[in-house]
Amino acid sequence: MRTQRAVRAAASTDAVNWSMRSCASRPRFLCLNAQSWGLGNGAARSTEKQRYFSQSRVVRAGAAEAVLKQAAADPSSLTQDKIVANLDPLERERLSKLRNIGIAAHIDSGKTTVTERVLFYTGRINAIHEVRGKDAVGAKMDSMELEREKGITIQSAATFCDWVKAENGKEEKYHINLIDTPGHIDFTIEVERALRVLDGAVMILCAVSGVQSQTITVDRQMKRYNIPRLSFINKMDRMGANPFKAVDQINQKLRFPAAAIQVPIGGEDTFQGVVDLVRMRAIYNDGPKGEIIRETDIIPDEVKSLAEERRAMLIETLADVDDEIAEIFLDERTPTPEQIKAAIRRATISLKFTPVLMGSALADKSVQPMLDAVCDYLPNPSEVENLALDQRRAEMPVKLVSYNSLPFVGLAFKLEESNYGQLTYIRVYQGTLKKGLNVFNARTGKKVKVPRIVRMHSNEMEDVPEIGAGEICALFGVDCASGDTFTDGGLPYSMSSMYVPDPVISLSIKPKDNKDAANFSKAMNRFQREDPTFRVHVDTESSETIISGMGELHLDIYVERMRREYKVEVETGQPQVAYRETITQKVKFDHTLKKQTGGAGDFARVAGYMEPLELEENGYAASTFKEAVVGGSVSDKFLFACEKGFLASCEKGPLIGHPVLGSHMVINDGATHMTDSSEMAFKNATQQAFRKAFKEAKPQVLEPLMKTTITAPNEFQGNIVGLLNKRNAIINDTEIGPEDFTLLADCSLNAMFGFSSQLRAATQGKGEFGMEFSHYSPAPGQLQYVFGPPNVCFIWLTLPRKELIAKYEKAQADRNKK
Ligand SMILES: Nc1nc2c(ncn2[C@@H]2O[C@H](COP(=O)(O)OP(=O)(O)OP(=O)(O)O)[C@@H](O)[C@H]2O)c(=O)[nH]1
Ligand SMILES: [Mg+2]
Repeated sequence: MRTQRAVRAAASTDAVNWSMRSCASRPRFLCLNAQSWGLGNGAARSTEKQRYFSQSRVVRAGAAEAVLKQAAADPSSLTQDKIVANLDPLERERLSKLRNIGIAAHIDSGKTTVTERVLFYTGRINAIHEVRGKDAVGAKMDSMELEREKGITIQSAATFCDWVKAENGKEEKYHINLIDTPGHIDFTIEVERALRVLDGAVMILCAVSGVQSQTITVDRQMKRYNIPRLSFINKMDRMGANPFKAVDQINQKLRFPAAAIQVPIGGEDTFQGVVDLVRMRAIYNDGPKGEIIRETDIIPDEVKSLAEERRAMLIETLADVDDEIAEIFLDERTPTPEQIKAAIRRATISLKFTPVLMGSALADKSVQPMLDAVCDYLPNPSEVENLALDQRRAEMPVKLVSYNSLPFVGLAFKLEESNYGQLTYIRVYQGTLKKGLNVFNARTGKKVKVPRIVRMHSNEMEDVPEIGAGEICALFGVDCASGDTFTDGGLPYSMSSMYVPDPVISLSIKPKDNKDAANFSKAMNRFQREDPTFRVHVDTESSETIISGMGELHLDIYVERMRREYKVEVETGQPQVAYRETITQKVKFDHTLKKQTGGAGDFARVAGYMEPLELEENGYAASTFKEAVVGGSVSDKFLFACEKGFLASCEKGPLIGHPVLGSHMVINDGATHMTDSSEMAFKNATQQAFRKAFKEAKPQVLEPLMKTTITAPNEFQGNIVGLLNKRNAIINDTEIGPEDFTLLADCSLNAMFGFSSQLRAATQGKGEFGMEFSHYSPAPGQLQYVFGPPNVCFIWLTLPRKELIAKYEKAQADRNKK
């Protein structure tokens, strides 16, 4: 479609000003693009349909197959360079112009606003609408009604666009698949799964606040998936904007070598544009929406020395991370712009460096140079190492090779229910995915035919017949779970899935009206399938449906979606913290289960000890079981039953019925009866021994501690510190900016319920806060009943029972009465 539109527009085109560049949506320039992309392979003439795959047919099968063999047999010796070298020239051309990128950052840093500009400048949308803009339309990527109302992104949204990059009078078209992710920590799974499948990212920072605590989270996620990144300092128009503070913070707080590759011309409300330090050219945005880029060699006098100084710093930083620049630097020579550019690209892709750009999306300034940088410095799919596990060879890692001609391997990274059935987002790592192809789900072994392939543009879609290696698309009619690997059945590969954090908060929920039960369970099923951090279970004792998630907002959103999308009004209980239980000292046990009730009896004896596990770097580890019985007094079959009993006990701890962490049980002795012993008897005996030993081992209730960040105007600092003190929070750091201050604290999740409304009241609605799970820590004394050593037990028993345990015991007693 787009190419045709371009060709039609050609007839009315007149002269082209080479010094100016405008967005691809403007027909005048599209005409130029269509005629002179000069890819040298006829790609400019190809139809949309052809673009997806026709180039991939070219044979070179022998070389490709040899690479595939090496990828399986000896992946470490197969370099990305070799993969690229053996690419079919047409495929190499296609891949070199393809970028899969994510936009990830702190909440409200402007990700969706930047993405809106990207879509406009690339011609995907015809008008810019702001997040919570006055026209009440809302940004394209925030398509959900709730997102538009609240002005935050809840679900990541995928889109694609073509960016025409002009350099030295030559234009080249790049195809960019882009995912805009949410910043709120409650929706962090959206960031995880986007980063799992993308090749590069743009990390956005606020020019005023710089690196915020959540930037650190996003940084960790990018490091987890080895994602090369650009940094874009947005909001350069805001009062107090200081991009170089943010650059220093990336270096120091994120410990990631970074240097500005631009400096601002003007700042705050006089921000006009940037100087590109690589080419030493000033770049301005003209036109009502900044769609025309004006570049000149004339650098304003007032920024000349800053530009020189920052260019020197860029070269120095590159010299630290790149050998070629290091050599030039040591010889006291000055690298050429081409050498600098190549070094930035090498260092960025090898995760040693992040180039820092700056601009203001809201003021329509300097977004296009960021797109140029995406093309220049972020890797194309063939340059990124992707591994799969070979199921037939004990999960040996194998390399995936982004050739269209090889057997298909793809990963389903996100599911969405739509009016047409399940929509499955897939990243194709190897081979070609075609409509009508039979694909195999590596987890279930099921074969399914692909009925429909689409490319997503936020909530709209475009049908395509096939998708080549390195691309992202969505499928209809393929039933699977998030994280499943698909192959064409020829390769026994599966890919590791993404990191899914555990929920920290839960609440009971039921429909107000019983007639809504069917819709209620439909909604629950859907939400659970779409979001691995949203869990639903029925409490066996209370028969209540319990939903668990990453925070209050996360659960609120689902309750609200249930009301809007499924017309189900629900009643919810008080939010409950996901507590854990543990022990703090070693105890021995020797327990015999003996029952004689006529007929065959029950007999099992288990002996050993329980002890606390050492704290790991991330806090309490999962509980473990070990059998160390010598002399065969208990058979393997029964010991297996003991382990089952232990695991069941750990699911519901004796103190308050929450899972048990950090406890190790060893069974080293026992006894069996000829006729009365059974697996069930050993399982029960272990559970009884566990309960007894657990209570003697000074158990503790653990509660989630949350890393909390609060930002508000400076005048409210006193109020907020007061609020936090009341909650026994530990304040770790305070940063005071020109207008706002940011406070970092560790708070117990339990103490933070209802905090948002109090913060609003204390700051006239101007304060914001975010929380992220940090680790488990012993709950404060008033919440838990600490079991004392046996000799002081009577004192403890006379004390009032502590809140949590008393509540749990009362609920148990009430239930038993019924
Ligand atoms: N002054 C100024 N404000 C901006 C700029 N870019 C975005 N904003 C504003 O910042 C707010 C948040 O913008 P969004 O684009 O929704 O931010 P986001 O990062 O997508 O937010 P989440 O997806 O909820 O994490 C909006 O009110 C924007 O208008 C900018 O360059 N300058
Ligand atoms: Mg957003």
